[in-house]
Amino acid sequence: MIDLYFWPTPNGYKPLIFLEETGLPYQIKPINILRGDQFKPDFLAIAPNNRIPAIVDDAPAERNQPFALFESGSILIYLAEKTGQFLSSNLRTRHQTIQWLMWQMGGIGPMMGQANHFTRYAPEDIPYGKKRYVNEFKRLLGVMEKQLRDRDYLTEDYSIADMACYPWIAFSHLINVQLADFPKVAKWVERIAERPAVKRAYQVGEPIQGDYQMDEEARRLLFDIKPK
Ligand SMILES: N[C@@H](CCC(=O)N[C@@H](CS)C(=O)NCC(=O)O)C(=O)O
Repeated sequence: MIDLYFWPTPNGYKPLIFLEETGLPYQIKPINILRGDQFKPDFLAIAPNNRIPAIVDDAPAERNQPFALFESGSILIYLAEKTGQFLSSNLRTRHQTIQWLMWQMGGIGPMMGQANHFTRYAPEDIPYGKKRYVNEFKRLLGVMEKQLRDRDYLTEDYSIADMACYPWIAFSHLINVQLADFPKVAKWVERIAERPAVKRAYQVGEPIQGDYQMDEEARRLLFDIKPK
């Protein structure tokens, strides 16, 4: 059984999509990042970076001790290796997949995350910040558009790289980026959105947020952190 420490955010959906795709038994442990669960000692023992997602695998392949991991990219690689799915065993394809996964982790995620922050949450309007991150996100979409010119997925087949990118790119409209300008990417979003496992992941994930919103308490917890 995999315990998935989750909140319905783009990074949270990456492993949830994987778990739904493979049917690996899992249970969700909600970590309400809008109310500070990410700072509680029990969670920090698993995820010292105080961010979701994290997992604990109580039946790892080697040793009997439960195995904990944080960082969505490493979780996806681990689960792919555990199940032998969505990460090719062919050396080239495998590393091309990891390459695009790293591209998501170092590019799409942080850039769209900051674009989101400056467009939707920053307490003051900072046009330079908005422009900088939205433009960088668009540049990355342009790179993806070229990669998809002669293929349906980022690498040979649907993989953990696509699962990592989808929960971010599918919500580009939230930062006023129109995928109509990137037709291959738009088709890729449609293709993945149609997958039954992806639909199930959002059906499972969305209700977990309940009535919690990005209110004043959440903003203080998430954006007003004083480095220790
Ligand atoms: N690089 C990390 C980023 C994780 C991350 O930023 N998670 C956000 C939600 S999408 C979070 O937990 N935020 C809580 C906080 O900022 O305190 C990963 O990919 O797992």
